[in-house]
Amino acid sequence: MHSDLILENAKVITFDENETVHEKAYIYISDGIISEISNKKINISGAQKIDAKGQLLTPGLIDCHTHIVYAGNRANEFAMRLKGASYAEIAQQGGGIVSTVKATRKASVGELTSSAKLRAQTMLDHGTTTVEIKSGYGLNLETEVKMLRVAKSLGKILPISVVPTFLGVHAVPKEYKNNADGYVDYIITEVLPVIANENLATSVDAFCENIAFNVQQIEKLFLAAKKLKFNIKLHAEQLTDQKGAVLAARLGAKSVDHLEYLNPTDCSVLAQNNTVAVLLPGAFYFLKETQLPPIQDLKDNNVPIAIATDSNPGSSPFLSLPLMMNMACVYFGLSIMESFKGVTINAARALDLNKQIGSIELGKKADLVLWSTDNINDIVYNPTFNYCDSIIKNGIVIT
Ligand code: DI6
Ligand code: FE
Repeated sequence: MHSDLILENAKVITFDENETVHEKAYIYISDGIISEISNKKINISGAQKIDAKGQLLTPGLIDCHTHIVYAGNRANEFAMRLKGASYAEIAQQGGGIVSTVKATRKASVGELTSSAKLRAQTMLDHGTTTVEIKSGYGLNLETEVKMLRVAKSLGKILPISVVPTFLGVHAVPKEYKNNADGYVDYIITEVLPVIANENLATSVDAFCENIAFNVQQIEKLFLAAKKLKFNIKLHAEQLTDQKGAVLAARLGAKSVDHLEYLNPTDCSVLAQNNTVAVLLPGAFYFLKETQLPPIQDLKDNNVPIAIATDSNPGSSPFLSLPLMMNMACVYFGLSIMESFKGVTINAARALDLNKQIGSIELGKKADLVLWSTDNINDIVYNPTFNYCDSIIKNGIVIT
């Protein structure tokens, strides 16, 4: 047997179908792929060896919903909200998404890249080995393309995989004031084909909300996206129940995200369509939301639950998945194992990458985190202590 890297004596939580735990395992990696998992040591010469000393090894974490490419700073809006202004009110006053759009349109590729690189590096430092990154702060061809190019480039300059998503239908730009229909048509006819031709994104996302786009507009966008072979996903039911999640699931969405206002009776539609529920506890916390997503109904219907940072300048500036796991447990009542599944195998499902990543199994990519504890509870219990010890990306030890 050939192997380039062997992780010896690790406590392994696989997050495979049977949720197998190995108290003492040897993981063999060849050409970036997990080639053997054994409870005994197999002698192979020439391979790099790491003694895990009984510490915990998990799949690399997957952040399946982020907006980390942007310019500007919205800390002032946080201060306004502390004085009582709502997220929707700030958006109506020219703040919110539109203010980030202004700054992002002005920013150079170099500026956008350096700020996003720092965010992605921080994510990596906390165990994230795959990050989905959305556009959506350009709202015109030029800047949407610029954002997606920057997002993709991060995967070349850092040891992190980037999954780019086109979120052109995020907010109505000033050029289309009071003409959301016209804007959606512009995106469908002028922008989407370019994103497809230049292979700049694998999925199309949108914001379905009373302060954003309605279900008719979303349906039109998604039908066009599906024709061009994009995966689809949706920001749905974050502030009100618009029935966006049901529409998206019926059209085959891989995930629907946020879901605080999802009607419990709609959970079965997600289940029937294998749509993942992506919960974003950072935004729930930061916006002081009190309406909880219908967690028990999602579980009763066996809807896979993923957790992500939603990292963005307005509603969740956070970069750490362990922090999100902690919030998912405290606010949403998930168990520690459920929260971990939410940032590994279920996040992989949300990105349609569960054949490649998300669990420690033969044939999967060797994206792994070795933690400086043998107790999984530690990582979620205190996210301000960084338990992330070593990261293995594509079979290469990077820290
Ligand atoms: N929902 C969100 O939480 C982010 N986008 C969205 O549609 C917030 C984006 C922002 O405030 O900049
Ligand atoms: Fe978001």
